[in-house]
Amino acid sequence: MEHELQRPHPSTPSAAASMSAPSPAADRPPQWIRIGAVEDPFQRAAELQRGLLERPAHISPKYFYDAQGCALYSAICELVEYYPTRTETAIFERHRDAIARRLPREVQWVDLGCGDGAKSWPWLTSVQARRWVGVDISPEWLSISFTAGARRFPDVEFTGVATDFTRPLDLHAVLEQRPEWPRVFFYPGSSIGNFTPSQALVLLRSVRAHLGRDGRLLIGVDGVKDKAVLEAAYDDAIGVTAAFNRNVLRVVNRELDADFDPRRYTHRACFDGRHSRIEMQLVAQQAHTVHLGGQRRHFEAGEAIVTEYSYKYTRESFSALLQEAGYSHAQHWSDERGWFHVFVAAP
Ligand code: AVJ
Repeated sequence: MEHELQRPHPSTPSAAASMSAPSPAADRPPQWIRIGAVEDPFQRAAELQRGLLERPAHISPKYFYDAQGCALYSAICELVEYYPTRTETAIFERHRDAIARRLPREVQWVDLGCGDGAKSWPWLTSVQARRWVGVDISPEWLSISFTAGARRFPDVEFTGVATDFTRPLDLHAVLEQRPEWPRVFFYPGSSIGNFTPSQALVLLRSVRAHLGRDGRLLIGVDGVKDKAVLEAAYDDAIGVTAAFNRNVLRVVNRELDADFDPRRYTHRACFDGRHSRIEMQLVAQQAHTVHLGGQRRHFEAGEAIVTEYSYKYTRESFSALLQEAGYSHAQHWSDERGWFHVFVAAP
């Protein structure tokens, strides 16, 4: 089930190729496709309602990223306390050539959760990418990254796939349009940390199933470290992360026709060493009742809504997860403090 989203490129007005009609390898028009339903608004509302009626109440972190949430997340990445983004960037910049030597050439570069795409661009040159496949839940982000990338790399074929990869990942049909180009899956930013280890295992296995023999996974994973450093990264002094967290209630109000008052909730971020995860919550300051679609939900004073887990791994614990997911070997890079881990894993 694919739908054309928009015509991508001014120079190729007829290039809106679909999965069922791959264009010949000789001309490589950018294409713009979408597989699966991005997400049915009714399904999203039902999922939100279900989670909020449970005890404890929870909201999936994928709901953070409306336009306001994306802007706040960009601001988080600039915070002094939020080290992951700049630490990963420093590892990439310092070790780019060594990392690239572990990757195939003339690849299809699959950017999972591409956002604005900026993290991919230097790699496209390093691996002489022939094709960029951006995967994101947000068609808005896809459109931004697609346009920026296609302008910058006129010889690379650009493909956008809007899909929710918290569901089973199936990019086989897209990638098999170009059977001659090996695949590199790029999953930076420690986004894998939003999954529980068993969910992460499912995703890692499904990526592996796309790699063939020569494909590789390039992934960034946040490390276990001092609790105070971790908690400051998720509870910054000027309250950007608190605003990011509270904003999800406005998303819920909009999508579920609910009436949360974000001012009644405080932001909390604690590191749970037993599970090796940051747990983000919104804590009700007073008892009150909220309307959620057709339902009502009472919240006690002090009751928490869980909005995000961010799992932290050691080099060893993530290597073990890769192994369990069936990867035969992996190279590893880190920063001087060992705060962030980058792996290239082979199937
Ligand atoms: C986008 C999942 C990598 O877990 O660090 C940042 C999201 N949440 N501050 C993370 C986030 C609060 C972020 N990831």
